[in-house]
Amino acid sequence: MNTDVRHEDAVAVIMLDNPPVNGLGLVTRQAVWDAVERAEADGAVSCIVLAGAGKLFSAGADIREFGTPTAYREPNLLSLIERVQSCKKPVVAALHGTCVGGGLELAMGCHYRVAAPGCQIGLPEVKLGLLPGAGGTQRLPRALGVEAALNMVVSGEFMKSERIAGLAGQRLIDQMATSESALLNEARAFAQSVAQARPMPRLRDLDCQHPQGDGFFAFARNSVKQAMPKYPAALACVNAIESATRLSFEQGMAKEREIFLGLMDTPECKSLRHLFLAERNAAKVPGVAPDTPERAVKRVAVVGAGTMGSGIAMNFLNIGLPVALIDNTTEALARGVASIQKNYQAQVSKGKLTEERLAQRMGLLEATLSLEPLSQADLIIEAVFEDLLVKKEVFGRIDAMAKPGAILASNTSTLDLNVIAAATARPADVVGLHFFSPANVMRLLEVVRGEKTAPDVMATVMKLGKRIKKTPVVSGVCDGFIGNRMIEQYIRQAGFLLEEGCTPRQVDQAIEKFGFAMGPFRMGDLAGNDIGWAIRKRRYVEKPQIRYSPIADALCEMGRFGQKTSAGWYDYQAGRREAIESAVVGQMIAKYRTDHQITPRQVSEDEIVHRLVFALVNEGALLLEEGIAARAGDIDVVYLMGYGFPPWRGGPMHYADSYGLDRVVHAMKRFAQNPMDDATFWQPAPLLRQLAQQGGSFTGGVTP
Ligand code: T1G
Repeated sequence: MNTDVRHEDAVAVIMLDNPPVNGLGLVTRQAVWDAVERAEADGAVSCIVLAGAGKLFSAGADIREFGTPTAYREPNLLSLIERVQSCKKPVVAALHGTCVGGGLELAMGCHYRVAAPGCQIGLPEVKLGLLPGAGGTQRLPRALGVEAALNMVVSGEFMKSERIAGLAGQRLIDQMATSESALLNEARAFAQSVAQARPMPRLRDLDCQHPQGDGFFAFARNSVKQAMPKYPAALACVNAIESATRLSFEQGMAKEREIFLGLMDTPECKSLRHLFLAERNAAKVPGVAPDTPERAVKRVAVVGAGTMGSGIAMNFLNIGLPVALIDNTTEALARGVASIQKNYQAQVSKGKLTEERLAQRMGLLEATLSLEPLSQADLIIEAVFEDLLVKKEVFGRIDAMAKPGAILASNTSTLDLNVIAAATARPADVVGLHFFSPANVMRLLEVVRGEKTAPDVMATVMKLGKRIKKTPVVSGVCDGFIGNRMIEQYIRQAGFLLEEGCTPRQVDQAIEKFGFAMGPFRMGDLAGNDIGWAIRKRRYVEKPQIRYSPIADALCEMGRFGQKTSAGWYDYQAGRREAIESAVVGQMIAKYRTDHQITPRQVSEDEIVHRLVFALVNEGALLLEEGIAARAGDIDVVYLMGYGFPPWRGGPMHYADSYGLDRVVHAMKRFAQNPMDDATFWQPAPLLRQLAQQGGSFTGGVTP
């Protein structure tokens, strides 16, 4: 564990061994340090190979150490890299699988690098709100050239080893191994071949210039400012790499360090680190062991060829699974197939898909009126009309046809999965797979766990969700699950804000300035205001005590459903998506206020934002209390992936933590005093109140 050292033929092999990704945490850093010291002192050793155990070389620094003193405890990564570089015997890094972040920085401190084909190489720190902080911004431009290095560091994207090896003049990779399996032996042979070569090459000694430095970096800075205005790390990367062309190596390293330490404490970095771990933690299902055997899924059937069903089908066609798309009319099937074909054709037009792959995927699609495929499918996904009676009837028929062990999934977005499961004789095989529209695009997948859903069914669909490139998040059964239940309170607040004095544009602009991709009214016009109308009509019957602003109903009664009717909260010109402020809607709102003796008031942007966001937070706290959401991080991932919450703010629950839960509760008390608002709703959820009183946080629990 942590390292393993073997000596053969005067070659000492130091193996990074810290599963799952050979993260360079303190224990591993110390172990590598000690191994280098021993090998350097061992007269029987003439050269050293540094390699990674398992599937990769190293994923870099241990992100879980960040924000703790351990991250900087000696030997920190900088010191370790300096130690490797100053070793009196050549150190050859053997790279395979993934060599990124601090792992690549460590490899660049070695004297040579031998890479296996297919090894993913990169410096993704910018995606964590950081920059490479262990020499990456100073060595990579020297190894790859300034422009290639800048692109890699600012984008955070990985490049394959063979592509890097093909770059003119590159010094990052000294030799490509013939295969991953041959890597270690070939790296050992390479090490022996250079064992006596002196002076040993050091990337830091290479020159680093750009012929048109001023112009190039000015252009780079402008591009980054425009592309990522909310991410200070991207601009910092440009500045650090420019330092490599202007300063000595030592000065450049000092500059990099200064910038790195500054970024580590930014709210953006804390948010992005939180989301990195939250997205991975969301994959862990409480009560389901990570090694739970999965059921084989080789054939999929989708019942319902509408917009959702055809989009869902594409996800499985994309990973090469045959899909039977079932509906009860040829017209519906034709529309579904045409929609899939059109979506793929659009990808071909953008160069994202070849004609051959399109044909291959369409060849896996069977559109049929017959229920016969239900008896062959390993996974059956129902995507029919959102009505409980209809779904129960469909599940009864699926249950009668499906083979033993098949997984029966509903795409329901709000209905009670336990009731649907009870319509079958196999409730343990029933699960909710709530895709978000467009189902072939949106990454969020709410996996709804019924009371009786079997652990292996959960394990299977969570892994399958990742295979179809979704971010699966587990939700318990409640109306709206996680995302829609929270968004309903957010939209209620938006309606109240209109009554009190805001225009749709004011509300949208305030929350879009906060960072949301789209405000509630533009979102309603995009999704269709009639969807919310149908839900409210249901609510008026089910929960008459909950008040909604009737303005949204008045809008729908005018037939203003949004873009699809060229009129919603905003006006739209034919064929254009631009939201134009609507005089008709303005008059309708003004009339409502007059009819209800409401004197409109100026509402601050801060109040707009915090009534919308803290409505999410309070409902999120209730979801945690009820066990519908397992973690606050899960809720943040839902809002990031499904509702356009700004990543640099980390999600609603993380944002509340960073704002201070005591301040959140204080703001809610103010909102509760507003006679136009809902004082009952603004009673802080008990969990929120408790954490606020104890100085705790959603994502960190109660601070000790
Ligand atoms: N630190 C800690 N844990 C990590 C980790 C890391 N760097 N990378 C992955 N993990 C955990 C992850 O949380 C999950 O844990 C498990 O490993 C599998 O991850 C000074 C400052 C390498 C491409 O940004 O991109 O070096 O859920 O599901 O899909 O300049 O992990 O199993 O408990 O993602 O096969 C820079 C981040 C760090 C790379 C593999 N490095 N990692 O993908 O597995 S900062 C990164 C990845 C740094 C220096 C700077 C991917 C991967 P669990 P996974 P995967």
